[in-house]
This record gives sequence, structure tokens and C-alpha cells, in this order.
Amino acid sequence: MSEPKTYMNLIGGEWVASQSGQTFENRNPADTREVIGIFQRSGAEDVDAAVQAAKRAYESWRLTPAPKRGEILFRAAELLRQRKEQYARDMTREMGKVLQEARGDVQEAIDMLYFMAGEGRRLYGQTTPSEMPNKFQMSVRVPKGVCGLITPWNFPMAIPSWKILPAIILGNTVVIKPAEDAPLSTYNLVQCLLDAGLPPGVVNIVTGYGEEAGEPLVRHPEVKVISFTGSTAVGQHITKVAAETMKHVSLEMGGKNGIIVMDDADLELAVQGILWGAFGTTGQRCTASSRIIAHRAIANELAERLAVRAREIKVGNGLDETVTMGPSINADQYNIVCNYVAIGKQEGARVLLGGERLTEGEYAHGYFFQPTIFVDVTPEMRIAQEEIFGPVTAIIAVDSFDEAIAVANGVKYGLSSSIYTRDVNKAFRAMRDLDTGIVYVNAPTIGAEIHLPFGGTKATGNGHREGGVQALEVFSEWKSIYVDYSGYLQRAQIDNAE
Ligand code: UN1
Repeated sequence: MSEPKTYMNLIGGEWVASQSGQTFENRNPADTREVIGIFQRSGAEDVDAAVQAAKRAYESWRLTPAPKRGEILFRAAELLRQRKEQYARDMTREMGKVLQEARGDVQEAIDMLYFMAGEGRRLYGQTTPSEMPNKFQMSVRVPKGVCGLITPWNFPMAIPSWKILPAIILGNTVVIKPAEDAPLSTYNLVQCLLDAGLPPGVVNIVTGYGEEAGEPLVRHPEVKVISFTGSTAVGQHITKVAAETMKHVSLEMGGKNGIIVMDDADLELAVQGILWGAFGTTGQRCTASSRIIAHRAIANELAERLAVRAREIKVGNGLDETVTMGPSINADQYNIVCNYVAIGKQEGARVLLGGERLTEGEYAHGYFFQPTIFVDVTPEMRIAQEEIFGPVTAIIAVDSFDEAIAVANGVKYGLSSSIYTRDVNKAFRAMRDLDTGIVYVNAPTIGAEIHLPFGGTKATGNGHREGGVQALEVFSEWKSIYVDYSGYLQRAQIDNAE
């Protein structure tokens, strides 16, 4: 294997080492002998330098016409399309998702580039009539300044794109700290922006660990927005710390997403959806289908058919095109999965399929686990309540539609949910009553498209949305402007009163 490349922080357009000189390794979770790259282990002083660079760049970037900013994004989208295959391979090596899914992750960033590029010619505000004569009024979006972005490893290019692109199309500048497990994909995305002509300092990258590099970003007084995707515990901590400097905080956190399968459902379609939703990305999606809420009349048949198909999943290194499921991301996550399987057994659930680590032969150097299906699960069990973030799903039998909805909603999270039914009335009731930010009908809980709002209720978020034009809310303020052209003083609520 060739010598791994060392990646520097990107600060004000310069590639610079961490001030401490410390670095860390990014290893392949499918084969931990392979080092993907050496990255800077940054601290508060590196974060501060990046924030200062972003602040300087903000002065001219905010005044660059938004359609011009959009043109850079269009060019970056074209570049990313050309580099898609290479970057997908990099992604599979750094975080383990299979190649087809890595291509999808890059595609999601391409989609977001085009979408936000177009937004450069919209960024619509409102005009509205005044209650006074000869007075004009409008609302316009204004950028907020330097935005701090903290991104996870599971969608290592898509999620950075969800945050960087709405921020910069509005005229903000950013400092991004990508997850230490998969930073390379952020570099690849940002390289396209640089090659497309993005001015220095508009996007800055500082790599490192949460406590050492993320925390100073959240504390920095010059950072106006924090956008974070990760665990609920860290999100709560960020909210508290960021309150001290009155930051605008957008949080995207956990999920415990359920697929309801009614007794009138197309079972073959449901099986296909569950396989994709539960085991795609090795279950490492916030949107993963980790609960299957099945009507008792079909629950056993569904479980059996699912087990037959899940047995066909080929686990391995995602660079092999025949492999359909990769490893867990790291040792910690791997242990969490193992622990939850043990907990599920202790709670009295039955392992219908899987439940074991894969450690022999080609699996010896990676974090591989069998696709795992639990049956005889009851809604209050921990495996039915807590986010596992691994290839584990739990089948819960219910007796009615109303019970299915209650079970689906009976968790602390509210990201995504789904129902398989052929009954249009049930489908519409589910759309209304499922308490999640995303609802699917006859499709699994994963697969959101970038131009609709993405996010969840309850412990999943704090009311913000990524994706769609809604993402713009996170990174802008509204300014209301009143222009009185009457030539005399008009007092609102007084001079025009009854
Ligand atoms: C995530 O799991 O954090 O809807 C993001 C989906 C993907 C994004 C998932 N488009 O599953």
C-alpha cells in the first residue's frame, strides 16, 4: 500500500497544519490495516484562525451578487459529476458504505449543488401592501455571518452539502468540522467548490475531535450559527453552550423509525422496502428502518419472507460490486451493535436471523456484523426504543391500525416513518397522525430527496429543517423594510386608526 496522504486544514484559502502539529489517522472500517489519510488534529487556536478567515471573507462574499454565487455552485456541480466515481470510491474506503450507495451520497451533493445554485436567482422575500398610503414594504433575507458546521460520518458528502450550500448561497461564510471517521469526503466536495472559483475563506475546514475542535467552534463568539448532525446528547450539550453567545442552532439528531405493514399490504413490496430501509448503509442512517410494526395477521409471514431475503445479503468490503452491506464505522459503533443484540436477547426478544459478529477470513480486519432480525419484540423493549445505528431491525406485532400508529409514535424520536397499505383511507390517516418530520407511503423510511425539508419532531430536532428552501431559514435573518414616500410623518396604528 502506498504512503497515506496528509491532509491539511483549509483556512483562508491556505492549506495549513494544526498549530499543535498533531494529526490523526482515518482508517478503512472494512480493513483497518488501510490508512485512508492523515488529518490534522485541531484545537481552539486552529478553530479561531479559521473563524477569523471566514469573518474576513464574509465582508466581500456577502456583497457578491447571489446569482454569481450560484454560478460557482453550478460549476462545482459539473465538476462533482465528473469526479463522482473517484469520490464514491474514496467514500467507500473511508466509511464502508457499498459503492452503489456511495455514488448515491455523492449524487445527493450534486443535487444539492444544483438546487442551491438555482436558489441564487430566487432567495425570495415578500412585498406586501401597507396600511398607509404612499408607503412600500418588503422583507428580505440577509446572511448571518460565520456559520459553524459539525457533520457526521454516515453521509460524509451529502450532509456537508446540506449545510455548506444553503449557508454560502445566502452570503454566509463557514467553518466546517467533519467527523473524524470520514473527513475525506468533505475535502472532495470542497475541492470542487474551490476549483469552480470559490473565493478563499468562504469555506474553511478544520478537522479533529468533537471535544477539541467542535467545542471551540460552538463556543466562539464570532460564530453566529451552529448546524449540527449527530447524537441527541451532543445536540443538547451544544444548545446549552451556544446559548451563552446567543447562537442560532440547528440540530438534526437521532431516529427510531418504524415501518407499519398492514394486513392488506403488498408483502413483497414491503419486504423489499424493509431490506433496503433496515440494512442499507448497514443501518447507519438516522432514517434507518429499525422497527417493523406488523399487523399480527401477516407478521409471521412477513418475518419469514424477510429472513429468507436478508440471508441473501452479501456482507463485505463495499468496493466489491457484488457486496450489498458493508461494515460498521468503528469499534465503538460495532460494540454498541453487539451490546444491543445482547440486550434484546435478555429482554426476551428472539433472534430470527443473524445476531453475530463476522470475524473470520475476509472479515478479520473489519467491523462486520450479520444482518439481524428480532421477532417477539414488544414496544417498550430497549431495542424497540433506542437508536442502534447498525444492521438490526425489530418486528413488533400489533392488532390494529390504531395500535400501529400508537406504537410508531411511542418513541422519543420523530424523524421518519412509513406505512405499507393498499387502503387509501388508512394511508391518509397515517400521513396525518404519524408524528414524524417525514412520512412514506409504500416506501421505506429512508430515501429523502434534497428539495423537501428534512428533519424531525421530538428528540430528533429543535424545529429546524435541512433541505428544501426551509434550509435557508437556518442560515439567514429576515429584515423587514418600510419605505414611506408620502413626504410626511405617517404613524402606524395611530394616523390610520378608526
Ligand atoms: C441520515 O441518515 O443522516 O433519506 C441522512 C435518506 C438519505 C439521507 C439520510 N437521503 O435516507
